Amino acid sequence: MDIVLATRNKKKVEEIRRILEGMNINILTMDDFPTCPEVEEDADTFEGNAVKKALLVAMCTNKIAVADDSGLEVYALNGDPGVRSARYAGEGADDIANIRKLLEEMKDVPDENRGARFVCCIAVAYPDGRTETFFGFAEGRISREPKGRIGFGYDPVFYPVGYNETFAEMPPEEKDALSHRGKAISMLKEYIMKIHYS
Ligand code: ITT
Repeated sequence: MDIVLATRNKKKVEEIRRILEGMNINILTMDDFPTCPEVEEDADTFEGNAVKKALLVAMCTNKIAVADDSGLEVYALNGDPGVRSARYAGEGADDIANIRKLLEEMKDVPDENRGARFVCCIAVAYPDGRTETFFGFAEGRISREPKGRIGFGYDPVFYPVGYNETFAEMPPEEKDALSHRGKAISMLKEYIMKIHYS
């Protein structure tokens, strides 16, 4: 079966491909559909944005589409950057600028209050308009300075619970086993096996 990944984030594509490896799925990306329009992510929930992205791409390609809307929720910042994680330091901001802003906002937050979680909502959409969603979470804490160079986004400042290495210091497969995306995609895998291969 064909599935289109409804994301323009190459690092997400890399992770999702790795986690889905071994399944009998032909993975297509937005590079295969250059005329599909970009989606404005204006919903105020991860689910709202994920469903919107998946539906638009399913309609535009006439194929099953899978979207990922994800982000970092910091408890001391009342859940920020949340759905705005990709553009926390402004529209078009890069990972370095977003991390710099986060560490600046948290400079007076003591170690015991630096808890945070990554959230991932995966939405599947069919060309007829049906949708399904799956959530994954990863609990952890925010470091005082970036550590490691693997991964993307806020990985260099996120210590998953029970680890003294950030996501950006771990081998990719270790991150996948602990991560919000790893958990949500595992649920997607089970769903695909049940609905499409049984
Ligand atoms: P698409 O909408 O095209 O999928 P995007 O990067 O704009 O790409 P989101 O709106 O879902 O995607 O924003 C997700 C942001 O949350 C991402 O850019 C990172 O800053 C952060 N993020 C999500 N998952 C992450 C992870 O596994 N590690 C580090 N940061 C992550």
